[in-house]
Amino acid sequence: MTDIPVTHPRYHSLKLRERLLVGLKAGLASEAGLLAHGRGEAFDYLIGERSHDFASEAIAVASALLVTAPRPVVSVNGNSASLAGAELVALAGAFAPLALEVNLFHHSPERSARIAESLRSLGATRVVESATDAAIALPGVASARRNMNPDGLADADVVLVALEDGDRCHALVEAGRTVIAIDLNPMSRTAQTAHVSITDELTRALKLLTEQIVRDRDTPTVELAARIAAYDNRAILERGIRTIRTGA
Ligand code: PTJ
Repeated sequence: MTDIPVTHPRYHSLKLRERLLVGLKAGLASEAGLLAHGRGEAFDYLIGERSHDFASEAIAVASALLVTAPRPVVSVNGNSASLAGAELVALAGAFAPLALEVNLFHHSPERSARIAESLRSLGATRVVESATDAAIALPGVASARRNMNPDGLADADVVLVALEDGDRCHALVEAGRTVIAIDLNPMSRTAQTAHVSITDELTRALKLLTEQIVRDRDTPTVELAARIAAYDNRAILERGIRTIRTGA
């Protein structure tokens, strides 16, 4: 591993690259995941590599949706497991009903099992894999991402997806799920299709979301419902796009 000085101006960004490379070597991330990460880095650079209020407002609504959902599921791919394994496990630990489901585009049974094992080794207790013999297919998705575990995504009401292209997000919405997306590109199909789009870097967003969930566990349900009802995802996306275009 490269010794990155903490004083380097882009320390956090370089550390994330390192995490992804470690994940690739450990067989968690796919090679294509490196390209997906580069795209994310470019958008993060454009928003100043920091969390904005358009992200924290979306996170507040995401939290309200997750803590009021009977069956919330976080979908985990190779990039998210590599970049944010500990953050995902902390999120799941903050709210007991939250399950983690390994769902891969470049699917292999071995990689899926390795990701599930890595999440468990970090302390996750509710981990399932999409591609089991009993998997249920999500209509409208041709790739391996169509697989849903009967006890996870197939039964979920609120789903958090991160770092993926938009076909599955659209299909999940069509199938009646409420979808929260974490995606640095507010113009991506995923961000444009989700009910709540968090335009922020994954590890920063998960940390803020976990803190918000801890606060919201004790927030009255009527207050959470009012927060959800007042939310306008189009306006949030527009603010993210404007920030990228104007460099504000
Ligand atoms: O592990 P697998 O097989 O499921 O592989 C999944 C990948 C990541 C390869 C696949 O989903 C993919 O190719 O994704 P895309 O289509 O490149 O989309 C990734 C999206 O996530 C882009 O809009 C990026 O801007 C965004 N993104 C990348 N890194 C981050 C990010 N968003 C938030 N935080 C990041 N760290």
